[in-house]
Amino acid sequence: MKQTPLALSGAFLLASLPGSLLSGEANAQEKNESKRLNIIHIMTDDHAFQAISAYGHPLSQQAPTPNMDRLAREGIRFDRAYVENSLSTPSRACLMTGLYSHQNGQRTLGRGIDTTKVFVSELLQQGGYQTAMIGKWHMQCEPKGFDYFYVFRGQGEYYNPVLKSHLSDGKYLREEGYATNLVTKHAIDFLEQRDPDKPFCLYVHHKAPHRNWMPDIKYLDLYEDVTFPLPETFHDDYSGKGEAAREQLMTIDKDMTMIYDLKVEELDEEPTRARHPKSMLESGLARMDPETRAKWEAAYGPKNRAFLESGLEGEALLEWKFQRYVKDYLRVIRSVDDSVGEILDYLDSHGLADNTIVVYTSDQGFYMGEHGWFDKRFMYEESFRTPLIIRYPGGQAGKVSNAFIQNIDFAPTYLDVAGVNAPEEMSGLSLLPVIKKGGKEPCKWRKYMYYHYYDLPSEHNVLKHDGVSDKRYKLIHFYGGAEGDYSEFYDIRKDPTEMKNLYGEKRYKRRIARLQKQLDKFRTELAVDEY
Ligand code: SGN
Ligand code: CA
Repeated sequence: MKQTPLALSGAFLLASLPGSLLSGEANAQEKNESKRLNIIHIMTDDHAFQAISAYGHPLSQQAPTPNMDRLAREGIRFDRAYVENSLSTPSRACLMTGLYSHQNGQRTLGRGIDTTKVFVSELLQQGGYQTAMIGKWHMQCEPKGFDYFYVFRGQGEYYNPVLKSHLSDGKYLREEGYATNLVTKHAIDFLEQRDPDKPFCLYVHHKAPHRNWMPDIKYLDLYEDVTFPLPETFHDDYSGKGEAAREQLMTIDKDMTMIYDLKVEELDEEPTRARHPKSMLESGLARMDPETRAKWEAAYGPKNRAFLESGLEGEALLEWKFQRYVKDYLRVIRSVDDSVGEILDYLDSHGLADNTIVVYTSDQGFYMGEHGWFDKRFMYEESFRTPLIIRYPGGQAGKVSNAFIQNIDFAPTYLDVAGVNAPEEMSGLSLLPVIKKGGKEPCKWRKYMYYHYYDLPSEHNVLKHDGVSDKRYKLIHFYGGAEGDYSEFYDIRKDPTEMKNLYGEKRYKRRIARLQKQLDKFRTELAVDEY
């Protein structure tokens, strides 16, 4: 299903035909340029909606995010925004191509992108937009379709990271500073130097709050006196779930490392079952200059020593880990929130707020202790969902939307904003009709959504699975496990924390069959080749 651009004149469409700007049209294009909206896509890495106070989750109430909340107050907060494959590179490939993972090739973290696929950045660029990519690129190919870029190496580093740019001749150069602040600086530098007569599309992609959650020096003690609430499913024993939930390696209890993740550098050997050498923490710390390193030690050293002396065990140790994890994560988020504030202030002070659409999202969701976990990957809500807030100039403010949205929708949306026709093969839908209705779904909108996770074998050992959701019910099919393929079925309204698998229950027979039919339909129509 494709939407046609709304409220865009034929002149826009003509003037923005990819590749071939006819000279006769040039004048019309110039005249209209000032009317085409700018786009800023701010995307974090692993940001749980539970950690944005506008979403109202108990965790965030003690660690508010005023600037993200401002965006929500001035725009639309989307509560049913999802990804197709809850992992970084695949999610970024969805973002750039508007295609599902098996269509764009990037199924797993490490391999796959089909570089013959056209990226939305290329189409926007050909359509007359100035395009920029700042921060975490994390695609298995070079940035393409960008006039301007400053990107991290791989996952990026928190302190004094290396970046390569459109000017650095393919070389990564070390920069002084904290990753989140550097991303903000480069984003603002781009805004400063762009051609003010042309519209722009700027991707601001933070490394934060990706593992191992290293906060900025100024926030090392933030929330120290707060005790964050444990999620209600923290002690899930997985008795209501199948093999995948039991066999995963992403528990705070056994898989979160004491040294690398929880920063107890006084330990020499990693005591958990995770195989992370101490050097993983040390290499991050070694990037710091001596003064910063000393401040780090002054903040963590005394707390670590007190912890080690206390000899915590069992439940008390587990709760200590949860608190350390969540505090560091939320400290890292605090810098992201500052960054959002700086960008919004820049737009205000430069007369750009009225012609720039601002999108805030993450590459996927994250577990903040739900089911005892960190990381993502599963089709359960915390990782399947992603935060999404959109401020549209002149659009309705302070709305909450339940529209069924997926990350393959960004590319067609931005093309729609630019008045550039989306390629026929793009699977996503333009969100403009939803935005223009204040967050309501137009009548012809998806009723079902397809999900597919492929990354096994891999670090957190989550079984491959695909599934379908209709917002209320969810059917997940796990495959390739030792115990054979199996399905799970959840009633999200009655069981929002997904503790009870209802697959095989008689009273759900018809509903399960309905979702199974839709899942089969997706597999056939999208030519899915494994499941
Ligand atoms: C790293 C992390 C994993 C994480 C993946 C994917 N391990 O490999 O915990 O799941 O990234 O994250 S680490 O020991 O290297 O930190 S993603 O955001 O890129 O998908
Ligand atoms: Ca991620």
